[in-house]
Amino acid sequence: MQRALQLAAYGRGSVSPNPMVGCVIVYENRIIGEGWHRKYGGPHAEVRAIEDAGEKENADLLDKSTAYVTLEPCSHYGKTPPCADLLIRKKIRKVVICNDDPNPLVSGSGIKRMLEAGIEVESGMLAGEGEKLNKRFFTAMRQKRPYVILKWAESADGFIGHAAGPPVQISGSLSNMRVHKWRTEEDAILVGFKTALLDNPRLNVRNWHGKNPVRTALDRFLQLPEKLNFFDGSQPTIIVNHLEQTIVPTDPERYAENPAIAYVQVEAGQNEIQQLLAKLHERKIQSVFVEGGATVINAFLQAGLWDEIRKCQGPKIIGSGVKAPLAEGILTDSEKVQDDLWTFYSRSSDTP
Ligand code: AOF
Ligand code: ZN
Repeated sequence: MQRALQLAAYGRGSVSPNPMVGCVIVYENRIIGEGWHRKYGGPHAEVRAIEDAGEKENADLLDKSTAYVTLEPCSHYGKTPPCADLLIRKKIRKVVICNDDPNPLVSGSGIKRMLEAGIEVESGMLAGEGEKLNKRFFTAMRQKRPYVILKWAESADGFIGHAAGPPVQISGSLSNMRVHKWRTEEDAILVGFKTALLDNPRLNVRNWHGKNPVRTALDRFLQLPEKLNFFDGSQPTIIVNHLEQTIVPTDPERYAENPAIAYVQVEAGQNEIQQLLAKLHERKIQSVFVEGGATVINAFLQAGLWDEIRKCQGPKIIGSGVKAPLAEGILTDSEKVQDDLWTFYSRSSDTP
């Protein structure tokens, strides 16, 4: 199962909104086939592992073998046919599962179908590891909202920047690289109005290899100017706002044909963050990396709608400016991990 989890993780950044899944087929303590779900819409892990066993000319051993799968084999026709049926057809002797699939389309019916076909099934092996691996998928399935990671960099004296003027460089180039790697792992990045306006961020992946997330900005009254990098059409972009269709924005040009930009409405009020997450969930966004500024991060903290904090504290003293969000006291020390300039706070005691 450890090997299956390791294989599953190769799907990181390529399979969302599907979970990362790995599968290992074992005959008499020897791996005769292995595979993982490589790409959204592509073959599932079990299909790959069975194919692999076939290629190794071990197909005739399947009825005497055990399949270790990190997620309950599916029982539905989605982009691919049910994996449970494939395992039954191949007469696999035993199936060992790490996590049950919370997807309502599966949710126990994969296991049931295999049991009815006479396959021995065991579930829950290394379940904690699997929960961590697919924390985004499980959060989206169970809580109907994306997994939320709050990230910021603060100075040694607790400021994230000056009150006005260009952004202050707090973290070094190595930290920067890390942040770009993290961007490849999440479905969306989100920033507030002021950050989008004053920092003019590109919010894409430059210092690492991987896919660009959907960039999202809160622009309640559609006041962000068109010249910002945000509107360059280079990657999918969501503008969250309060305006009804009937109100004409100051800059109607922006509504002109740009398939990369989607305008999403939320109502003004207490539960704006909740509404925003619900809208992202509708768009199958399973995780959001909140990159600032302090107002937005504080709003997530106050709403209690977050799963992880990644805080970088640099050696620089700024003296005054925008106070960093306060992470201390939110979680106990046992849920906190220190690594170089970074502190990770996690409700699932996980470290990136
Ligand atoms: C498996 N093995 O490797 C994966 C599973 O649209 P589809 O057909 O790709 O189905 C996606 C759903 O199937 C996904 O939401 C999850 O419930 C399950 N993923 N199941 O047996 C796999 N990736
Ligand atoms: Zn499947």
